[in-house]
Amino acid sequence: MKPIAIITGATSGIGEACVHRFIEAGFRVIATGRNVEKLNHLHDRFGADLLPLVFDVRDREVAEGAIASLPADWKEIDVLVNNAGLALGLDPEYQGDYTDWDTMIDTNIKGLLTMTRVVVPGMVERNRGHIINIGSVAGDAAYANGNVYCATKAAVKSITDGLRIDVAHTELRVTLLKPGLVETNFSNIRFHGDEQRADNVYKGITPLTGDDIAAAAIYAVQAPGHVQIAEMLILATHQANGSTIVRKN
Ligand code: NDP
Ligand code: 8X3
Repeated sequence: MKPIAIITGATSGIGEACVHRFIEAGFRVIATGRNVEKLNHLHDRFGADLLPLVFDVRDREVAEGAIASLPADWKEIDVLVNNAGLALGLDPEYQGDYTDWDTMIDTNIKGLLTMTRVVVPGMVERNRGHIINIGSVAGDAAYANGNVYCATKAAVKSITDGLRIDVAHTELRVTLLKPGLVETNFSNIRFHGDEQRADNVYKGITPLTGDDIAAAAIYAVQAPGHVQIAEMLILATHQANGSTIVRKN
């Protein structure tokens, strides 16, 4: 039987790239997200290797119900990719938007925790599993106007480190991937659909792609069982950290 990966935020960017890479690597994938049309499209593409599961990671009850109601042959999840997340706004902290803050905290921190809480107990029981959390270079140090988004990713780092400690007595492995600039829908969402502003983020630099991050996830998963890739910081070549990016005209 093929191993099973569950990927949150599978409808775009890094999550969608992970769907492709994991299926290519011989996994069956539970693709979760809110965009039904996109999930159906992935199902058409991958057939029996993909199970679409529609829910918002912020809705704890629905998330719990969705995992509890998985068909018997999809229950034994081997890999959890906690990817669903977003940035909203790029403003000074003293001018930030309360709703944007709540959405980032509810998705990036609480949603990731919910998925961990519902999926990891089965892994511990089976003494088998791998959790890959998508953090960010933004979690290493705050950058100008990044405030709350950076804080959510710093929290993901702490939460990931904590989980690694709490499962250290098991065969489970826990990996934090910290990407830098990845060209996805991320900046369109951050700037509330302002495409010009979003495009500027990637101007003058060759950014990473979702597939670059998916490849890193596969590397961690395919490492021998005694090897735990604890953390990877993955940057574009002309990016040195969250705030140092050398752009060419
Ligand atoms: P995208 O916007 O392309 O993808 C984000 C995915 O998360 C979408 O599938 C989106 O679904 C999903 N999502 C957002 N909110 C929810 C929710 N409440 N419930 C379920 N799904 C949700 O961006 P990326 O692929 O770039 O982002 C993926 C992760 O990577 C995020 O955690 C982000 O913080 C992180 N990251 C991104 C970087 C970048 O430069 N792009 C760099 C470092 C980290 P929907 O379409 O329904 O909104
Ligand atoms: C996404 C990367 O630098 O835009 O986490 O915050 S950055």
